[in-house]
Amino acid sequence: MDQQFLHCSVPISPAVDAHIPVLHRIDLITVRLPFVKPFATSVHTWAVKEALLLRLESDGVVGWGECVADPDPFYASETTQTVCHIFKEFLLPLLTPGQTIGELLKRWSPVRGHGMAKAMVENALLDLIARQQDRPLHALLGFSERRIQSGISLGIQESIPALLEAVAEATSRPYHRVKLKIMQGKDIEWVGAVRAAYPKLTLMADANGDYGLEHATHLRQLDAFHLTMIEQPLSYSDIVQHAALQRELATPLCLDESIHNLDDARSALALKACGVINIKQGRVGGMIESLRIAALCQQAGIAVWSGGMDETGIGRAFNLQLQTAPGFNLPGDTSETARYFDQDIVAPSVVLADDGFIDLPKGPGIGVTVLEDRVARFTLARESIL
Ligand code: OSB
Ligand code: MG
Repeated sequence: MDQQFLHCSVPISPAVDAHIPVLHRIDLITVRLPFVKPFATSVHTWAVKEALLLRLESDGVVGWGECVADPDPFYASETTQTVCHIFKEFLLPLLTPGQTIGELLKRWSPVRGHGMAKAMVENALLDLIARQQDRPLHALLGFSERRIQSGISLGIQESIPALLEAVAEATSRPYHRVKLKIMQGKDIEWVGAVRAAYPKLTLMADANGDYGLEHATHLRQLDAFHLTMIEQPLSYSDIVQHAALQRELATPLCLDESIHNLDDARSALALKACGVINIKQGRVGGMIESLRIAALCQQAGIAVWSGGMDETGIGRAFNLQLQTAPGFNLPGDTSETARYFDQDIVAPSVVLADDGFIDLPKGPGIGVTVLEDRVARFTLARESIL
């Protein structure tokens, strides 16, 4: 075991010193947006994006947060309902105007887990504060503007020809890398067919935990395809078996579901369980915890990238801002808006430049304008808390 990652300290974002303003309105809004195409993984197929939005208003300035929890517990244990409960009963009562973000996060520490609920609130506060200061969120977090690398995650397809068609469509846009979802029975031959058709494509696979350590020999066949990484091959709650699998494979492993916070990242590094970490700000409890994990990984020489949860334009904008931080050196799952939705709830949409990069939206806060008429059109439920 490599003990140094258990002890090294990580820098903390200057955003923890930002003060929380008086809130004049608080709304929890559930939206449902149809996907252009259903998104299938080894654990579930999602046909629509159902998301919980948090709208905070202070002196006429509005900040937005998007929760990455689904209505179901199939990717993670939190659901939109558990998030509403934890938010109303435990997180909101600990929030006081005048507190700094850092003080709030400390007051929340007795609330164990529930990172998706915490991230939603932290998101909305950071966006609100940055908008009040009329500066972009990345500046509040302490980072300069930079162009962001792009990547696309292709769901499980019906057949190998359908997969090849999906890859052809994806590569008609200048994405920096393509990720294929895999599962038992749709893996070696499927990835092999894509690799044969695209010998030079930057390619990786994501199993969403569909395998066990008994599949090590089977998974080793993926080494032949020179994938940049294999994401979360084993259980969502495992780290140590990934370390054992990593010793059997040449391809770097990447952890997604297993990493909930900085402690998990330390464990993964100390145990050499992976070569890469997928940081989803919504999954690890927010932007600030994401930056701590990125800083730890940078010290360890472990690459990180920003994952996605098929977010609306609000969550996607946070993912873009996050990737201005050092350490995010690999293309993530930030794709063009048009591959998810015909109509999104923000403007501008995410579009790739000719070189595949994404330019940060220019406005204050997360940079995008939330189109409240679109939000209203897609609203399933709205609760005014204040
Ligand atoms: O495992 O990374 C994942 C989407 C929903 C749930 C889990 C995952 C994903 C993706 C898509 O891979 C990422 C995106 O395009 O936002
Ligand atoms: Mg994943």
